[in-house]
Amino acid sequence: MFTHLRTGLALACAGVLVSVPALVTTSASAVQAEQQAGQSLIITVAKGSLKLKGTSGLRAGRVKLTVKGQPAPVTIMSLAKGYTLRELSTDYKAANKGDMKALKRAVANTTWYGGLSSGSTGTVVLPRAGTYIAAVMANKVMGPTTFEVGAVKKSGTPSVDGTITARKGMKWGGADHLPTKGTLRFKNSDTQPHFLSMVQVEEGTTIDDVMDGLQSEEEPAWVLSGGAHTDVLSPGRQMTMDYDVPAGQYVLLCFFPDPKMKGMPHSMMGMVKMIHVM
Ligand SMILES: [Cu+2]
Repeated sequence: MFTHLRTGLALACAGVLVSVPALVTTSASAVQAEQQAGQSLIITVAKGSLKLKGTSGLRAGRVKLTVKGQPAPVTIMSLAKGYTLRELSTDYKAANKGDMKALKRAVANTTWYGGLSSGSTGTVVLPRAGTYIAAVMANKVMGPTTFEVGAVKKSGTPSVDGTITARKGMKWGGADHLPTKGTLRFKNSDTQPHFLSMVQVEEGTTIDDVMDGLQSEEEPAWVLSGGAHTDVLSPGRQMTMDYDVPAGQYVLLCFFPDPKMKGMPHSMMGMVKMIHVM
């Protein structure tokens, strides 16, 4: 997993997310209850395409998101006026090959509202009426699907079991402890896009171990199988993710590339924090 991340300059750690088993299980009744409570968007990942359910009559505001189907991370985004999906695809491809100008352009013209991997549920907030895009950001922009939402529909804030914040200056803040199962709020209070990758590590693993591991070609022995992963959030955005993971120690990581550092992933620049799940 770490090897993947190190070598790929992908905007999101798509390759990694694909290999992460779906750990989140939500009971059918819980899904039903939440769907009755608010707006719901269900995205099914198929080969090379996404199927969206719930877009008809969808309005801005908080939307319950369910991602199903083939393993992949689905992101929800919008593009600046005058910047097309075609331009994003071209820039994204170039960025993956190390073109930092293209990366800068893509970042400057895209707003990310978060997203989830297949098998997960949560909520995203679409701030205003307009056009949004669901896509899988892998080695290229895959299955991009455009949808429209109407004027904001007021909705309550979901109750959460903990909050993790990307703080100013590429630092993790928020909860040091989380329950093994619940709803997590992920907030980006920084000036750069971030995603949250919570990876289980052996008890006692240090930040130094992680920093060494990020530099290494091999997968460190202290990486365990538990984990939960959001997609990218632009500055000032927030989302929630339902999760269910084994108790233990976890490292918080973000591999979004920094164009000012030749695409170096944020965690290699020190955006690393240990928390405990119990
Ligand atoms: Cu980041």
